[in-house]
Amino acid sequence: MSKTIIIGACGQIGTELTLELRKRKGVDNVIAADLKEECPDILKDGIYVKMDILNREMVREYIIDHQIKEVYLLAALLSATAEKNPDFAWKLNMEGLFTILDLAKEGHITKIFWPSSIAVFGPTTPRDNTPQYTVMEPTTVYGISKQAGERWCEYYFNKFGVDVRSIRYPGLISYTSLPGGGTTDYAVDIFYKAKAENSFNCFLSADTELPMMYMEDAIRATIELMEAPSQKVKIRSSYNLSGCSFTPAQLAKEIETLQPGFTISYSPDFRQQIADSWPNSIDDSRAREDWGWQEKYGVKEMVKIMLENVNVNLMA
Ligand code: NAD
Ligand code: AKB
Repeated sequence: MSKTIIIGACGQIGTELTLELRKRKGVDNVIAADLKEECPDILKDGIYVKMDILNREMVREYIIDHQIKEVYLLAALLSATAEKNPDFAWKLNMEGLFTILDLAKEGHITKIFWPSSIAVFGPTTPRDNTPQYTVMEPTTVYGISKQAGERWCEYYFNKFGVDVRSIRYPGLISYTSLPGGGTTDYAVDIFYKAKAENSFNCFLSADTELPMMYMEDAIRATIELMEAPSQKVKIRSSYNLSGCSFTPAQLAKEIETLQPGFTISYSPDFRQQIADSWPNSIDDSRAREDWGWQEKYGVKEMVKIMLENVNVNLMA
């Protein structure tokens, strides 16, 4: 079995993706890498390497020396954090991608997963059932970096035959690790506050509808796309992917059904403007047609699982 590395493995997606890939490929074949000094306890059964994706030489040497063939590049600044440090966000989100694309172009890597986001869309995009191909004028540095990244992925595929695959993830909801500074983070935070205080003050307004997905669906989609035969992966920029869509008020109502007395209040901040530029819902028919994508979790199932599993100590 060839070796796989996940760069950004200690984050919200990386933690769960590492666990799942280790189950499938064997613990010793899946290396977790991240900027953090130490990885979370849950990943300690396998190899962990402290790696800065911006250290191009170290990354190249490690991947070549260890004959790593598959790379999942997750390290990035997310939408809200990126707005606070746009120069660095652009550097981090783009330079790491070039390091990995170049390794593949030179023949050291055979397959890359690089995530994009619904943030590639902007205020001029049709908001309902947003199509795969449409107007894309993102207004955040995060969205601009993801859109540019998509263009470069497609370019490296067309020009150099680099096998790079990508999904435009919606907001992801999970309980194993905390989200890392996005606009959709409220939809995770709400469960911790519901458990701890039975109330939540939301940084988006009541009627802000956004596309979301339960993490298990996102991990399965990622692995299904990576395992799909190359000829089925017809889009080499990034695939639209849909789970469910809801507003903070609708989510709060679902929580209140299972946890009577739960209340929500609203104090929109700078993230409202970001959310207002993103779609309400996504048309993912190309992912369904090309590689058979089908979501499993709706809002009700996701809310039940989250309330049963969030550990409030994680947020302390
Ligand atoms: P996260 O912030 O939770 O995790 C990112 C990880 O990258 C962190 O563990 C961080 O320590 C690490 N990292 C940061 N800088 C690094 C560096 N220089 N070198 C190595 N590691 C570094 O993010 P996430 O939510 O897991 O997202 C992963 C990817 O998926 C990102 O590219 C993000 O844009 C994309 N994405 C996430 C979501 C979501 O809802 N979580 C939605 C759409 C797209
Ligand atoms: C964010 O809110 O920045 C992310 C994303 C949708 O890309 N969760």
